[in-house]
Amino acid sequence: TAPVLLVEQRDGVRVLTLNRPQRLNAFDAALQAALRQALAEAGADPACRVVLLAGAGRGFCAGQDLAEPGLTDPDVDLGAVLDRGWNALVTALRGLPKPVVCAVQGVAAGAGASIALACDITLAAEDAKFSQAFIRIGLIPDSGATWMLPRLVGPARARALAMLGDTISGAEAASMGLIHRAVPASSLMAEAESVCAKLARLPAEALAATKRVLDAAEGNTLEQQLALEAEVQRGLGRSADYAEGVAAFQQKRPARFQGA
Ligand code: T3D
Repeated sequence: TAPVLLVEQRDGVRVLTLNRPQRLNAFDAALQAALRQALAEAGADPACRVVLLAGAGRGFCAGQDLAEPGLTDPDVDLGAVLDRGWNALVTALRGLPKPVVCAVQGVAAGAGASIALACDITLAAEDAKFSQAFIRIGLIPDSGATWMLPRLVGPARARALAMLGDTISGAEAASMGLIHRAVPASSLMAEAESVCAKLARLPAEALAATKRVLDAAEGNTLEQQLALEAEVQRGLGRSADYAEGVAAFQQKRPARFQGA
């Protein structure tokens, strides 16, 4: 049987492809575990500078595999299931000290949309279909969606998306700021790979710090954030990449960053 997650390394880019296309890449426990492990390995491997998350087949991800046994069993603690599964994944994606690019074609429904929103830079096909499908099955948006949505699109749109569960296209998602960019479906993977290639050439330590400091801003006052920026910049100011970046600028040549 085919692996539920395909893992490939292309130059500095670790490509992770959800591979349960017959279920629109809905996550069962095996896919949860495989992606968690792949993210841990990507984080630990210096050869990996960027992660690209994609889905095989006609959709990105339809969220939780609703055919998994026991989900609606009253004895099952869905909160604990979330904690061990989706919540751990969102934490791993946000905590990974490397950029994660996401390419969405077809559906990104329920927690499948949440995962796409938790990535650092999300591209989608113009005709992709994002939906906060949770309400249709009697749940709230989860896997971080109630935190991400208002921050990305503002409270009014977040409420409408969450409460109505309507499907919006990739083009609409981009125009309301839910994702970075929508592109023609035929060029989605090429565009995503080009973003990854660019990130792979940029200074790794500064990219990791950018991700961490932007996330910290969500809970900080301006004063706290200014102090954090100063602290992080103090460290980066002593890095080889900063010296190289400034030297390259002065010598009017492209910079060759090494990473940490
Ligand atoms: O349990 C917890 O831990 C709580 C956490 C919850 C997190 C969540 O993600 S809740 C939300 C779960 N997801 C959904 O509710 C979406 C369910 N899927 C759909 O509504 C539709 O499939 C779509 C609108 C996404 C796409 O529709 P369409 O017409 O393009 O495709 P389809 O025919 O419905 O699906 C194709 C196949 O994939 C089909 O299988 P079949 O009939 O050909 O054998 C369908 O059953 C399967 N599939 C699609 N989504 C799921 C799924 N199988 C299992 N789980 C799914 N989520």
